Amino acid sequence: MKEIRTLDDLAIHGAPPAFDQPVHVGRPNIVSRDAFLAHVGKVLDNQWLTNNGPLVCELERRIADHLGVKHCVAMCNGTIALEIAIRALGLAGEVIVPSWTFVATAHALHWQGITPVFADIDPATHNLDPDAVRRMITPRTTGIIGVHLWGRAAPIDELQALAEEHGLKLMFDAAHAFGSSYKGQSIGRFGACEVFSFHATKSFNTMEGGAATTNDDELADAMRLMRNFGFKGYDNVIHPGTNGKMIEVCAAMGLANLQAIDGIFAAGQRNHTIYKQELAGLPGITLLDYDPTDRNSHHYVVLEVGEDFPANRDDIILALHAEGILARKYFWPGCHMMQPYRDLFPHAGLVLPNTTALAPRVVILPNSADAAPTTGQLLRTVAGARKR
Ligand code: T4K
Repeated sequence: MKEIRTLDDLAIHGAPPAFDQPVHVGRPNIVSRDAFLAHVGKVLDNQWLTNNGPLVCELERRIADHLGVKHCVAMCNGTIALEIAIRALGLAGEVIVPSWTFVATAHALHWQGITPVFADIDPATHNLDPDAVRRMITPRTTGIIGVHLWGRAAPIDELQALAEEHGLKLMFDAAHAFGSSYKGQSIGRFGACEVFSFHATKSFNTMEGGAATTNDDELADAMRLMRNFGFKGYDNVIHPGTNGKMIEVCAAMGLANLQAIDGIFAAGQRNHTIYKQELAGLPGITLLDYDPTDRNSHHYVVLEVGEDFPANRDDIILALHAEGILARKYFWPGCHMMQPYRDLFPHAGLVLPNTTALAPRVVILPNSADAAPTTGQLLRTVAGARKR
């Protein structure tokens, strides 16, 4: 492994990179090739490739059991699952969301003619600040979508109380939070429903995929109808719908990965600890910590670059990329600065001071033990050299 001790050792200054092959942020977990291929064999034997097949049904049952929730409705991806959940819940008018999230949270509303209203976050957790949400409620508001960003639970109790006080629907974008918990209970059971992404880049992946989970029988029925064009049995369409179905090969990946889920989370937790050790004591560098009293999906390694650090976030990312560490700027610059929201709400930033301050400071690092020592050495070298 390359050692970085002086600025001359940096690839950005012409030295050989630490990694010949890029180390990615979202490298998929593919835990058992044999288990996956065995499940795929069943798919071929069954001659049943999609449309609520046996593997999808089994995956739904297993996920519901794993999370302790009544219904799991598997879908083709997290974005469609969000859209279907939003429609099944009857959200309309304005819905309050964070700007500090992946743009799919906002797009799922806008795509359906609903206005996403961006509320600010708590800079300590990166999650919605309930007071900021309260300030954004208007007579047109019908709901709140909390996001469990980086797998850390949103302030669920406070958002629930606010929703009840104002007669609003509450659901969660739990795309990052499969395996996380809130006050000891698995994410997946809160609000009217919660929506997971099982995209290739998530801790638990089905290649592409997602699911909405709920304890509400009627809501689950509506979502099941909506994901299959509104069909109830042959020739009988009783609901408007779309095509949100998960295919059997994706469920095969899910079943294989679910068997090994504890190992996936343990590896993520281990990597986080290694980063913590490697980055300890660096001035202006903060590794976002997780609530130690709850479980976290441990997928994202989130670093904040403060003003005390002698290089800015973008320079750090350039130096890491030169080493082959493909760190990302998720979710810079915030949804409110992305189109169409930037044009629709040109002054949204005025009520988002924490989001605006945080967005240029965040680096997402690969969840990989290999990348941690190089990242630590690089930052230490930059900090030391600039100090002299
Ligand atoms: N809500 C939230 C809060 C979300 O974060 C997301 C998705 C959603 C909703 C919507 O869920 P989905 O509809 O996606 O199920 C990626 C993912 O595509 C997206 O799922 C994820 N969030 C978002 C945070 O990240 P990109 O545009 O950054 O992906 P991309 O292609 O740059 O890949 C990320 C890294 O992973 C790259 O460095 C390469 C690596 N990679 C990627 C794939 C697909 C691999 O090594 N192998 C692979 O197969 O959005």
